[in-house]
Amino acid sequence: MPHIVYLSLGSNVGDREAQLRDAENRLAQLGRLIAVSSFYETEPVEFTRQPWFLNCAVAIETSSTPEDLMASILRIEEEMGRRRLQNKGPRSIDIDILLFADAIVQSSELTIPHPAMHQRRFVLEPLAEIAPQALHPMSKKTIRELLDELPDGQTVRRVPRSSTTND
Ligand code: PH2
Ligand code: MG
Ligand code: MG
Repeated sequence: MPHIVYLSLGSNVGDREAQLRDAENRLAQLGRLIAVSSFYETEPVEFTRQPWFLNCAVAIETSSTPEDLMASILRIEEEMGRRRLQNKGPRSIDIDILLFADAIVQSSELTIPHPAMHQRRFVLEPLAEIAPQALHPMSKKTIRELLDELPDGQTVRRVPRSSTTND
């Protein structure tokens, strides 16, 4: 049975837009790409002494389990040359699972929903563009509600996608 999965993509090293598009194309091989948000130019949060990010949100429909999807995502990050030098630091590509249908997963390897998603404007703003009514399975709030509850701060600017195709 296929599930709808929402992902957050981010890049702040190298050609950020090219890397987000590359990641989207690779994710499309794992299932069916249902939706992509605009790109968002976002102020770094948590570890703030690093370049601004380009972030977006993606929806795919997949028959994978959460664990298999996570393994595929780690492989994509590796194939795209990601180097894990510093926790929350600069990266060519970061792909995070936000929501996996209405699943709640808590293991040493994987936490779904993403534990920080409700605090991050760089996640909620793009996600609200493609799935404002999606429900967070723990708080039972919609993405729109979570976004509306966020305090000010964390600058996020929408960058419309150019009309060039995604390949
Ligand atoms: N990712 C982080 C830490 N901080 N800030 C922004 N704006 N965008 C990110 O993708 C991001 C971040 C850890 O994954
Ligand atoms: Mg992340
Ligand atoms: Mg990650």
